[in-house]
Amino acid sequence: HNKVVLITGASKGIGQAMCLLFAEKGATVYAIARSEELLHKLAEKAKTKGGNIIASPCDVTDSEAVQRLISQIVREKERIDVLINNAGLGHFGPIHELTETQWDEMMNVNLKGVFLCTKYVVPHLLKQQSGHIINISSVAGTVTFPGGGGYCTSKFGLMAFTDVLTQELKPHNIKVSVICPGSVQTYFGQSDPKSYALKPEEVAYIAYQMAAAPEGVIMNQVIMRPVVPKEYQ
Ligand code: NJP
Repeated sequence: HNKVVLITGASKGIGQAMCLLFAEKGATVYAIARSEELLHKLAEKAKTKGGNIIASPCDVTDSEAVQRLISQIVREKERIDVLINNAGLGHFGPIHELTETQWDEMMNVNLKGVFLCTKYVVPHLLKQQSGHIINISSVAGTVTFPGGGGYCTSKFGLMAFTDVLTQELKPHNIKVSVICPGSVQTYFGQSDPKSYALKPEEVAYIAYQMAAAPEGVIMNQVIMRPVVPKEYQ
């Protein structure tokens, strides 16, 4: 309630669902992504339900833009309670068939974007000696598979990043968590998700539970998969 929450990758999928849920629960949500129009639509949607989503167009790989946005938020609200690093993407295929552009895009958004948002938010959390960073990784950050050469590498990297961050921030009363979902029904990747794949709202539910956990509790990691109906097993 009343928390200032920053969510990246907010224009679609899991990010959008998290924005709506956190806003419904009374948070002030800064919705961060590049598609300005989609963010404004999202803010309008929340408004009709009495929620407060602030459209915050920003490319998370653009260092200056990230710094500018975070300074502006701190000027406006004087605090940041939760950062959810969710922006991410995947290209799949044998390593020798991945293009350099695909590789760079995954490393830039899935890793550098998380680094930049974290780097510029943490000093404010340290000042407050409170806060929570939640990273959206993947089951692909816990097990590898053929075709995941770039994506798994980026998400395994994100797991290492999360681990280090957890240790660095623990003495300062700042929580760090990571969610590793299996397949989710979003615009992500090649799509054609199975009908039983996780819903973005289900991932949002877990993120909210993490953020709303009692003061003395850190939910470090949740690996979540859909229940697979018998006929598909
Ligand atoms: O993907 P999608 P999901 N700067 O494509 C934004 C992980 N995950 O919700 O900038 C700022 O619907 C983009 O916005 P825009 C996955 O790895 C997924 O499924 O306007 N934002 C959009 O809002 C990722 O980390 C599955 O184009 C940037 C959002 O990111 C997270 O879940 C399974 C950006 C992507 O929305 C959310 O993915 C799994 C940038 N430079 C993990 N580039 C799954 N769906 O199956 C992109 O295990 N965005």
